Amino acid sequence: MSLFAKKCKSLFDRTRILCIDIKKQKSYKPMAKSKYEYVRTFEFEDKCLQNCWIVVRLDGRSFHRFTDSHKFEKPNDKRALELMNRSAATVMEELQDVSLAYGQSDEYSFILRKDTDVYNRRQSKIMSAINSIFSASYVYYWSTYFEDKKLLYPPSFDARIVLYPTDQNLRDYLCWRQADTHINNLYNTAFWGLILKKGLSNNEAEKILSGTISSEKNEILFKECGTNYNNELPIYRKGTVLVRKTVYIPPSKSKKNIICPLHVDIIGDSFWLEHDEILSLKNPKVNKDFNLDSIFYSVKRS
Ligand SMILES: Nc1nc2c(ncn2[C@@H]2O[C@H](COP(=O)(O)OP(=O)(O)O)[C@@H](O)[C@H]2O)c(=O)[nH]1
Ligand SMILES: [Mg+2]
Repeated sequence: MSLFAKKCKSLFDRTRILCIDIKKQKSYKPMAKSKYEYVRTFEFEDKCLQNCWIVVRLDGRSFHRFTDSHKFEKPNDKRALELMNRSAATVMEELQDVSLAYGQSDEYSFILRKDTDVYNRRQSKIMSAINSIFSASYVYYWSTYFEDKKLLYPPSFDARIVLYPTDQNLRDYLCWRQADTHINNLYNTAFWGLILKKGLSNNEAEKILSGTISSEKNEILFKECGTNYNNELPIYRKGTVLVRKTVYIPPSKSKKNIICPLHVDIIGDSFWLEHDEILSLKNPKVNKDFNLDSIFYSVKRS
């Protein structure tokens, strides 16, 4: 064999060994997959459409029964609303891309930034994570707000996810929820006012209120129960909106991220102008006027 032929053979042999090795490795990898792996192909793509605001709304399951069993105050139990707020703040502590949350009665809506990439925008992951963090927190913080009341059975929440393509759609969604708070709370305050303060039966109260408009309910409340609806607590009238703020908390000189519960109008423009970072996707602004006496939740995992 000529020297050239020998060299060619040696090169050929080495290349072949290399090919066999690569083949070995390649043939080794698929071995890691089990024959059951195919079941993954049954999973479906549930990615939220890009550039859309993601809204997750939770609602207490059969809370009519739950609030009766636990003898919540009627029509509003402040401790229950604060427990809902605390649980929602925990969701915001855990998921930084939740930029705002709005709650009333037994429901809470969570707004995720439209550019969020959390869980690769998978609907089932986002919705189940939020529901699980919220529900677990509701039980975890129960005794903080209901010191003397035993939790009699596990409360639970259902969840839905809705996508809104424009800022106006998102604002209209929140207007809808806050208008609902107003309608329900005015009715409930008048209904329970007539029963608890005037001694009417449920049927009698229902009859008096049936077909009345807002101004008439206000008048009935004022004349029959001596209640000026405008003096009711803002947490009852407006619900709670949780927003992120950055503040300096003395004596620390470093900035701290906090979550503030506000009980304000979110239907008009002023809320959105004051908190313009929400729609413009900017970082929370430093709030120099922050009052340390106000209620806030610190963000532990920022
Ligand atoms: N007493 C009392 N009940 C409340 C309070 N917040 C919510 N609820 C109850 O929770 C219900 C929530 O409404 P909805 O979700 O439609 O009813 P569900 O299907 O039974 O959860 C209300 O109808 C009330 O019965 C509260 O602060 N006090
Ligand atoms: Mg409910």
